[in-house]
Amino acid sequence: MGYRVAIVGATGNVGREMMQILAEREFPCDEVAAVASSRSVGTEVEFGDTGKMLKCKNIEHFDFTGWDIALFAAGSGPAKEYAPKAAAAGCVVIDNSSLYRMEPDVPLIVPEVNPDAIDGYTARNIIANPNCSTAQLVVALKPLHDAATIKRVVVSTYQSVSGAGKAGMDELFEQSRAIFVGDPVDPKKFTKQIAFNVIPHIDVFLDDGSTKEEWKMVVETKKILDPKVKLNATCVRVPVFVGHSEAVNIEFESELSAEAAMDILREAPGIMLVDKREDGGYVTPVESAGDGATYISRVREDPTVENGLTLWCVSDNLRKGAALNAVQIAELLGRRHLKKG
Ligand code: 11C
Repeated sequence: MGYRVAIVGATGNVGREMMQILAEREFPCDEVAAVASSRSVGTEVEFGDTGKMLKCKNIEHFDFTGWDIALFAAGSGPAKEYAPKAAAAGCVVIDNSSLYRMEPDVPLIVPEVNPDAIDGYTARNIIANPNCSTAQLVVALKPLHDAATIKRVVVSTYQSVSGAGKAGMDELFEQSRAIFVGDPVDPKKFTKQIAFNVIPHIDVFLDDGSTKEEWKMVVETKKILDPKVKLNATCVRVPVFVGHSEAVNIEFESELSAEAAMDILREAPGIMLVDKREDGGYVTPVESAGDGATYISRVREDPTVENGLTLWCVSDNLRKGAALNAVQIAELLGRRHLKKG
């Protein structure tokens, strides 16, 4: 006996990836519903590569009663309107939007980092999935924090356009084509030209000059990993379709050599260490796309501070950064709380 699982936002980048991953990981589903806005009603989406086509149902009329788990990938608006309704109907919501992440009675979970926090889900029947740039970062930081206690992190991100949805991917494609054929470039989704360029701006600006994407990395890392960790982020959009990269500088309480850090990372859950210290002996976002691992490369000591390390971290933002992490939360929920069979 398996679960009845609804995917809300089934036609989007993350919703499609959720169905792919549920099928790939053979998540025990008795029934899967593809749910979307009224615009997408009747649109068919494939459940993984199984050939099984699901017709999208209208979120406005969907009754969550009797459904065990709803994976929401529809943004904050639908999460605000429909997640509480699903939760009240007894369906556990795993929401990928930023709406509930910082609510104290909503667990924000990365299963490799803070699995025990999931026990608090009963307060609201809602579990939050972190921002993509946070998820891969905390997977990388956790084993190092356990070994030498992190004091401060300075991270610069190189975030792919798929983080901005299909419209972001289309804009990179269209602008690249326009530049090749000599057509004018017309930014719509991004504030400036993204093709052959980088943009130091993701999400809205805050009063202190940082952006909300940078703020999310700070507060989500504290909630998931440790409130004592100080973090400074600069988030940058780059012309890459899938895969976020991060250059991470870490200061520890106690000494941790690069060699010892690599030994720890080699054994850590969710991490693939690829660090050959030679041409091409590191991972780039293109190589991470379609995969679930958080790749770590370029681990080295930072001699400018006491107990400092610098590393490079890459992961598929649609997978570990969103859909895979959500499915891993569903698996954890199943193991600990919603036991079947
Ligand atoms: C981006 N990280 O790359 C964002 C996308 O809070 O879930 C995900 C935003 C979020 O644009």
